[in-house]
Amino acid sequence: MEIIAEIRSEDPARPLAKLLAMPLGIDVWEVKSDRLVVRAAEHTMDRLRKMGYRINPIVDVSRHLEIFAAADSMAGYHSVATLEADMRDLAARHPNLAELKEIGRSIEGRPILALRLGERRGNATKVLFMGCHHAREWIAVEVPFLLARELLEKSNDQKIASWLSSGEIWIAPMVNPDGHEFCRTQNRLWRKNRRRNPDGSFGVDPNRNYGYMWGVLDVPTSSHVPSDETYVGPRAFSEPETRAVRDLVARENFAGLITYHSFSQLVLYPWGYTSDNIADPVDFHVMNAMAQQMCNSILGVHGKVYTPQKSSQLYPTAGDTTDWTYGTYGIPSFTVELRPTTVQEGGFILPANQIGPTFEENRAAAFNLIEGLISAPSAARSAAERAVMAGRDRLSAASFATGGSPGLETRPATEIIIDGAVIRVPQGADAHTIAETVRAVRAAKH
Ligand code: 0X9
Ligand code: ZN
Repeated sequence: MEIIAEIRSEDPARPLAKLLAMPLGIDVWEVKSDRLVVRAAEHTMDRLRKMGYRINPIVDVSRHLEIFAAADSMAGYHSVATLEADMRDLAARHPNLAELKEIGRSIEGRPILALRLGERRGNATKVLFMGCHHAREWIAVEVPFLLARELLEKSNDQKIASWLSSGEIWIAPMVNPDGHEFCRTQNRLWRKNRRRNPDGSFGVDPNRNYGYMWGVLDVPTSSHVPSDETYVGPRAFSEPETRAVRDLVARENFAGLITYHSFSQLVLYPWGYTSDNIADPVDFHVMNAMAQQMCNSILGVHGKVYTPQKSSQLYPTAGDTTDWTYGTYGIPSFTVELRPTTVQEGGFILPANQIGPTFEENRAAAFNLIEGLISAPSAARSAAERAVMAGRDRLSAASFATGGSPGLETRPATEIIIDGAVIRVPQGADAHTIAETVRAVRAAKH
């Protein structure tokens, strides 16, 4: 029998990090500084107990499914078929602004679909949103789909109209349709795609199969064992699902992207494969600032706390989407882990009544990213450049807002943290004002 349990360690000689470096075949659900939550067979939990870890069972997997995966909890979420119908319908109702594209086919031959939104075809600034690399993360289908619907249905809004006339927004809500279908009909906790592996097991983790530093780790969260939940595959881009994304990104020259996952309420940026910061300090500050700003926007909508951090701070992975898009193309790349934060709230099975609010808060963050990349593409970068030059490594986090979207989102004041002190700058301050504030604060301190 499989259970979901919390693992703690009081013994400094036996840190939790050590567990994340052992080949254990566990499915890691939550990672906090003082505890892990994992799904594993009872005999694996016994093994961990014998190694000296404290195991507190939370719930049997079967009971968890009874509580959260009842038939009515499906209502409100798309299947492969209803998503395709709804994407077709959106494109058909907005022929001047939307185009439905097949970007590739899955292992089982299902189309992987994307909506291209925008008036222009050609050299516009382009932003990409993707969902559902992982089959069981159904909310990660709904958020990008609802974003596409919103952008089309509210295309008369001044801000949206300007994005769609000067830019392009690409939205692929379901990168892993085979996995999603299998999850919906056979096994609600299925994660990977449906590749048949040579050892008879099924599935490669699409979010370990991208070609930047692919395969350099072999740990439970990024594994070379085919039956593991995080199997990296036999080689980079061995899977048609990741090849579809690879070819799209190679063709379209995106200025930045979000890939949606669940759960934990995080906004992650590279690297995942190493605990090092990315080498370019300006890129680091830009992504850190954008992640912070997105979390601020989210907080302002329903008060939910999402935390910005480096991917590796969650756990190490090699070959994830954003390491590849940043590592290969140098573009701002974010993994957003959606609601909830705990297993007790459903974990991967988010109650359908939270689709609406989860979308609303993430609409604010997505608009923030689009605005920064399409309307003010160089402001964040040049402000960060100046701030990095002024503060070098002491500037630990910064947020550079460049104007709001009235009526579309709640935008808290911009915060800059210098030497541990939080400085507030006026809402809507431009890059120059922010850089001046940074300089003045630093001059006063020294
Ligand atoms: O493990 C993943 O692929 C993502 N988490 S999930 O629970 N949705 O599976 C996180 C990917 C971000 N990269 C790293 N944490 N290194
Ligand atoms: Zn995921």
